[in-house]
Amino acid sequence: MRPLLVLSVLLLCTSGLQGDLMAQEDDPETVVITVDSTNLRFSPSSVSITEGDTVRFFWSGQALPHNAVENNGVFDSGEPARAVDYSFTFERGMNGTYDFVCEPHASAGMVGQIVVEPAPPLNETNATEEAPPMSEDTPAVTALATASMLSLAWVAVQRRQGNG
Ligand SMILES: [Cu+2]
Repeated sequence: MRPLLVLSVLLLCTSGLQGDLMAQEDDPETVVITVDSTNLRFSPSSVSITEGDTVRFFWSGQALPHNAVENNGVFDSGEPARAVDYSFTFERGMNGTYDFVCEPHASAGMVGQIVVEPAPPLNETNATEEAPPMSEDTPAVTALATASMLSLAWVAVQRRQGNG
């Protein structure tokens, strides 16, 4: 029974490692920016996100038509409209500060700012650095699995011999 015990302990360790790896994954998020009840303000008007995240400009049934245009043309929701559903994803390397305006209402103060933080560089590095130990474990698991299979077979043989 010992090989089986060792195998279960090893499997537990392996699943623990997988849990750590999954915890390190950085899930991309979507932040929604809409228009508040004054009809002349973005809500929220300033957001802080991380590279890989998406900003979604979303409103409908507005009294006034709006759009969202980045000052340097990085993103542009198009013509002002009472209903807009426009998403823009800030890819890796796009960290920085992005100011945008609603063109018809910029002078009324309908402006906003998106701060994009760099994605943690450790994520990719860790993933590649921790991947080899996982694959190095695989032969050990296979060997132990084989050993426990053999011991099970041996037990089966012993039982058969006992019956006969
Ligand atoms: Cu507007």
